[in-house]
Amino acid sequence: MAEEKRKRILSGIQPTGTPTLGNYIGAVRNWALLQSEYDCLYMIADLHALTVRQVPAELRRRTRELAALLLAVGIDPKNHVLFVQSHVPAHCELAWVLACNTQFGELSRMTQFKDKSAKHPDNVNGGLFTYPVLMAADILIYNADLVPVGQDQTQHLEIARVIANRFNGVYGETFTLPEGYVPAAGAKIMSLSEPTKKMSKSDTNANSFVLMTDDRDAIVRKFKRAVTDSDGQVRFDRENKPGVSNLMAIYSTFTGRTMEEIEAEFAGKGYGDFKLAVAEVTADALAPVQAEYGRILADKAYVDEVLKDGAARAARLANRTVSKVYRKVGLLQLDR
Ligand code: ATP
Ligand code: LTN
Repeated sequence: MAEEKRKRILSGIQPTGTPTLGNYIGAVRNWALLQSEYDCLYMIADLHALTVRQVPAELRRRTRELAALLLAVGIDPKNHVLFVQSHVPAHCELAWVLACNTQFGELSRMTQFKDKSAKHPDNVNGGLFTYPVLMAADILIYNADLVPVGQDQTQHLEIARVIANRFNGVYGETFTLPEGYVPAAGAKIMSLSEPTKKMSKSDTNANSFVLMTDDRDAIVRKFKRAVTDSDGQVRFDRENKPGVSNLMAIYSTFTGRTMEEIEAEFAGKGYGDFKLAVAEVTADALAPVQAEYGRILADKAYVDEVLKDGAARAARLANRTVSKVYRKVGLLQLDR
């Protein structure tokens, strides 16, 4: 049967901690949903994680746990590809060539670099600075059409397009220009304790995030404590009511209801009822994922087999691109 060629997706997540509700709503939930329409490659970005100091044994453990969690979310490793970044060395090979085609000034403007340098002033390393080049390599090496990410990654996606476009101009058509896929409602889930800041798995305040592995009691407790305001009305207004608006975005994601419908549903009710409802739909959504996670993580051999197979399949695609790029830029390649 002649089928039209499906578009390709690539995305990544760092094994820097247990994924939060922000990672779930902004990214990995969509990764699972997009599998029915696209050919997908999903990657655990362990090399990117090294830009911040990691405890080696923990990084190793988290990498495997993250793989199990992605499988639990519904990533299908037979019809799509799940792999670990460092298992495909071609990403680093392409990153070097791209770094030589990226300007210092362009990298200096990246807000994540500025944020993370401010957060870790004792370790402003070269990897943190060239982070977006490696990310561009991750995407361009597979000629991905679409990249599902949260809002915080859109600047990195834009620089990937700039790099690809420049390379194509200098060396001839080589890379596909990738598009972002940023969800409408949950592109930026905010911290529960400081709702003007992004919810982040590396936050030191455990009440600021809900983890994908949190049980129902923890979820209820964290939402009950979530910072709101004194106005007492469930109304969507990001600027003046960031806490309530954030909870509404979460509720909307899991119920499919619009902001108007949510406002109507909780008209005349207090924040207590609303927070409990948000906690319930969140716990209901995460419960099946958590059950699967426990089951899959118990079978280490299966997880490792999936990653081995994923790396081999990704490497075949990636090596082809590197070969082509090396030829285009004039690196001598000998017949094999
Ligand atoms: P770290 O705290 O280590 O910086 P992180 O929580 O930001 O990590 P990443 O691994 O960098 O997580 O991101 C994985 C994906 O999740 C990316 O697509 C990112 O845009 C998305 N994401 C992260 N945090 C949020 C959030 N609060 N809301 C929506 N999407 C998010
Ligand atoms: N920088 C991303 C993780 C990441 C990524 C990618 C996302 C690494 N390589 C390629 C999309 C495409 C982050 O979430 N911080």
